[in-house]
Amino acid sequence: MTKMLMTLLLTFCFAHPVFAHGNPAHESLDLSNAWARKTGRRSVSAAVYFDIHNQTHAQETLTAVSSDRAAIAMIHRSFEQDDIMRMEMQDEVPIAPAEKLSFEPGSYHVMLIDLTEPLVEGDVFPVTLSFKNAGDVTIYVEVTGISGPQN
Ligand SMILES: [Cu+2]
Repeated sequence: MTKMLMTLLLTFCFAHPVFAHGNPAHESLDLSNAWARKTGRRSVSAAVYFDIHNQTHAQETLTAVSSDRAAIAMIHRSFEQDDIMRMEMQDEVPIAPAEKLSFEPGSYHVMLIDLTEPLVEGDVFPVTLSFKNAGDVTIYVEVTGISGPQN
């Protein structure tokens, strides 16, 4: 009987949902505003942006990314050095409890390399983010025009 209850509790823990647009009162990882610029016909790469809000009381860590729209997906961070914008691969990105972190132009982004096909404005495609605590979370990325999201 006790063992059965344990199993039920464990099942509940692992099945605990991560809401893409979570209720603020609910302890979760909130992922929102996922977008990417449309690409030219011959473009081989694209950057994906989104916001992460860690609504849990624990440190969270983004450890990996993947997408079936590209042969390679990796976490990048852009930074300026000697007046030149550079990009650097990140093994992981920590998100402190209650922290809001934006993946945005000039900073963190998911780099898609060797796109299977160009990104067309209006397209929506999934990208999977792997977190240490929350596990794999799929976000749906909206392809915008060249100037990005219009607020
Ligand atoms: Cu990049």
